[in-house]
Amino acid sequence: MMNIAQGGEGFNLNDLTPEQQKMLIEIRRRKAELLLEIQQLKDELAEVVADMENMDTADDSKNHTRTKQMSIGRKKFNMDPKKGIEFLVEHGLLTGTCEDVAAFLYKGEGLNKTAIGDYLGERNDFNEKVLKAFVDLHDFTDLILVQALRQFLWSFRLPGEAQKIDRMMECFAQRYCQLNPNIFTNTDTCYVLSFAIIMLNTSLHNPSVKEKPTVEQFISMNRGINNGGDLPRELLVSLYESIKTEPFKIPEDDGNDLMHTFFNPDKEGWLWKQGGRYKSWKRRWFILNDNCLYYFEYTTDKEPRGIIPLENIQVREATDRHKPYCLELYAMGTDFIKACKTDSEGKVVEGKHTVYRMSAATAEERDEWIKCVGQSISHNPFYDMLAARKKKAQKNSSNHHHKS
Ligand code: 4IP
Repeated sequence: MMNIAQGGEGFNLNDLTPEQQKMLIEIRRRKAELLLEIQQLKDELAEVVADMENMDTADDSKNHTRTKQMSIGRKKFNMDPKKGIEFLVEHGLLTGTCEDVAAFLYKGEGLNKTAIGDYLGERNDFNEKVLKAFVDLHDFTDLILVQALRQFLWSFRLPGEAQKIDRMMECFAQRYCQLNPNIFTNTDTCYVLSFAIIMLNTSLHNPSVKEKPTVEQFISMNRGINNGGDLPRELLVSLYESIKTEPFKIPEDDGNDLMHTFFNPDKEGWLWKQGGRYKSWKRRWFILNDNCLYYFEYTTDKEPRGIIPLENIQVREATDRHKPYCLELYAMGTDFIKACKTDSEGKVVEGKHTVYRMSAATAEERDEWIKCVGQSISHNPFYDMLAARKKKAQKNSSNHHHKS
């Protein structure tokens, strides 16, 4: 059940018929959507206004000093958030309380969302209070989690650092659960589900992800995260449908954002591969997928000739007398790289490679492979944190109420 008694409009929602309550919640959700759209338009407009301000430097009339200083403050903020806030406080344009700063960031006029995210992510008492106040300015009452996330993730840009993302999403989950107390048994559930949604968004809308999860897969991915129990099916279906019909709008995609954080690039293409014991070169079709490298004789083959798990594997550029643009997979501390392959008689055997040397058609392709393999094996600390949360959310603990 949604929390409808928390409307705060000065009438008792329980007086309404269930039908009317449902309708009211629908209207509120629609309102939240429209408000978000308006905010997005406002942000676009603010950019144009900022550009225009930059152009009319000739206008020096005194009436404009405040506006001018405000605009200088914003520019400073965008370059160095801390200095920008200091400037605005010094010039009496901001009181400097955490609430005031939070409101300034929330309004966000002319502010760069990356700068806002950086400021909110700073680890110190004051900034953490600002973050809390900032999150408290969001109203998520009666919104489904996707809508709340859309609003939240539009108001600033999540920084790339795992610790910072963790702190911000924790605040978000607490606020959401505070305003909607009857949906999740604890904030960890809300937190874990929020990331499941963000990842779903990536898988459904990133064209490089070929296998699109179905609603059933999404549901089974989220088994047991509600204190050991499952979340209501209708809830998960509605979240899935919302993401499917409308992807997240994320401010200023600079190619290094949250969506990319959760996206291990897959890659496929032809490479020449050198043999293990016999150093003959074979042209093979390679597929990088899910931290594993597969190679095939033909692109249409159903079974790979070889499989190389990328755990504990490193990748580097290499030079070879016979082939150009080489790269090499090597293992740390072991003689052979763990791998399996089909031998000439069709038997599956262990690989015999101390290194896998491959040759690409161009330098760019070599670099691209090195990059993708590298990203696929690089350890993303966020996964550990998420896994820890998930464990907590799945645990049937006696203390099942969210803090706040
Ligand atoms: C083979 O050479 C091929 O290069 C194999 O590659 C390779 O196996 C063998 O390595 C190598 O001896 P010949 O065909 O000249 O005999 P592929 O299986 O792709 O055909 P890998 O392990 O690279 O797949 P060794 O280590 O089995 O000798």
